[in-house]
Amino acid sequence: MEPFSQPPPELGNQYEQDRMLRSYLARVLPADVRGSIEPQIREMGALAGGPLYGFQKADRLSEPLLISWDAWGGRVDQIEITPLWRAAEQLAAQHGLIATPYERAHAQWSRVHQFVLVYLFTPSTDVYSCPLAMTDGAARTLSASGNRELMERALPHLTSRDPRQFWTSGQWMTESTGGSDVGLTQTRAQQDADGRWRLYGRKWFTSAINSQMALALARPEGNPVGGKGLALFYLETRDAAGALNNLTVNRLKDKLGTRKVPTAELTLQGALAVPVYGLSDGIKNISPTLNVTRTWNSVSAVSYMRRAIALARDYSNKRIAFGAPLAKKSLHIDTLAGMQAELEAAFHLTFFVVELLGQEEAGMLRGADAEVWRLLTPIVKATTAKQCVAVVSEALESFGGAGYVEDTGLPMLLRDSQVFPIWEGTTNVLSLDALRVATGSGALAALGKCINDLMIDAKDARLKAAIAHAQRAFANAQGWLESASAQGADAAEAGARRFALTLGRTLALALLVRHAQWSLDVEHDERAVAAAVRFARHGVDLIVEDEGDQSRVLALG
Ligand code: MFK
Repeated sequence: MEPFSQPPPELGNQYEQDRMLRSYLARVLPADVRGSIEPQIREMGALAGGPLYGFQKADRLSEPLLISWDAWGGRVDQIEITPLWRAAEQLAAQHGLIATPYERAHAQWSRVHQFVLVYLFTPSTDVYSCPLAMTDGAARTLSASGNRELMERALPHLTSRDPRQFWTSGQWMTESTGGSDVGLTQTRAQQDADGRWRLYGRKWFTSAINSQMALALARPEGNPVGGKGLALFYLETRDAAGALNNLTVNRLKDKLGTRKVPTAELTLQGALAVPVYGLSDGIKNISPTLNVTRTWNSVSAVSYMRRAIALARDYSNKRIAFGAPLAKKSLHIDTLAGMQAELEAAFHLTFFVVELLGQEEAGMLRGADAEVWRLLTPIVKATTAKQCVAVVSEALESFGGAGYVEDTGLPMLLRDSQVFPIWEGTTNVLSLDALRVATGSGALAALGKCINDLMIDAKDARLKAAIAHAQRAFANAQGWLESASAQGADAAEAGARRFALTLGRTLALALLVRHAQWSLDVEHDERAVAAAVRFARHGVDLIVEDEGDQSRVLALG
């Protein structure tokens, strides 16, 4: 008898096979915009599920290499990126992954256009989305800065479609004093005798010097401690002759995942830099970058969920156990359905923020609407990152032992997913950010109205319970904020994560309800209803009464 050999999971065109994506685009995009971008999206779907996915599997063991010295003892600090990353860099430029929202060919829809491409590209390129996110963030920050000289110097490169002209940008904020409390930054900025600014210090987690430029925070001498005393600087990593800009790469990080990302520790020894705007308020001034990269994080998290589920679904048709394919087993079906409901919630939540970002850039967001966008960006990042780790872990389990074996390529999905809740602000830091915005603005009331408006046309009887669930959860979150704020800062802080995630999951449910009714009416498709009903059952309301005293006891172990 031939030994048994299991057919592996496979992928097809990742646009054509994604019913959720196609249905979303059919609802939101005007017909002319959709007609214009669909060929490009289809091409990216074919690439992502075909040659690029094959390349990714073949490149699985490659990792970036830091070459500190040349053969003759010269310090070179070259980073060799992996073959897949070299290809990804070219493709990213050619497909306009950064250029698209700056060209604005489709007005406020340009961000949807861009991020659909990113959603398809990301899971086949081993976190090349990291340098791209930084690049997009830098382009937005420089565009907002009004600094003509820097804009004219860098923007044409950052937004180029020509791989020979294309630059990526690093973001050098994190120091060993803290990735979250950036105000502790120790890097100093000093003016030399020629009036040029030079940076001195050690950056602890950077996307390395293979980017041509970076945005960095440093404290001009004499400035006060804390975030306000920092300034935002622009610097180029090498001079015209290719020599490093007075910095050394100490080592690459040995990380759990994102192994292809050459995350480096740097020492700045007088690196020449230019203030972007002003000599203070660096955190505030880099915040356009934060809001863009957090959106990239959400899109990437959703894309990883979708990839893990696509593989699990294909496998469920190929794997025979206990007399039938897994796809015919009711418990396996139930497990896949649970993952799909979380994915659809995360997808609609993420693309809602993408739409708001596009509207903001098109000058369409005013007053409370702009505050809703500001409130939602950290909430959506936090919510989707948590969903991603849970869903990808579940997807791996659905392969049994194969999901735990490296050369299936599956474990890497989980290791890479674990970064989403960590970088660009941990869940707790983002929850505190959301709490501050919700407390100090009209954003929460505006979000409540938005949630109600989203569900107003939903009339299908099966959606009634989901609607009531979302309304109750929002009211509960709003009520909690009032009473916790009255009890003091500690009480509010302790519940901030439950508050932020409740808002994220509640909005996701409202978005699912809206899409479900549309899909029933227009596509005569019941699957979005099933997603809404199932997601509501998973629970959206995480608010609990104050547990401060109990938590203090419990945390002691
Ligand atoms: C897959 C692709 C994903 C991307 C790849 C990522 C690779 C990343 C490698 C990394 O670099 S990860 C490190 C990323 N680090 C962070 O995201 C920092 C996390 N910490 C925070 O976000 C803290 O909340 C923060 C540092 C901002 C807190 O510092 P402070 O000193 O307490 O600042 P504060 O007082 O909250 O804010 C200062 C000003 O900025 C305020 O304005 P005002 O001065 O007018 O009051 C804030 O309103 C404003 N601000 C802060 N965050 C903002 C913002 N404005 C708009 N949007 C925001 N997000």
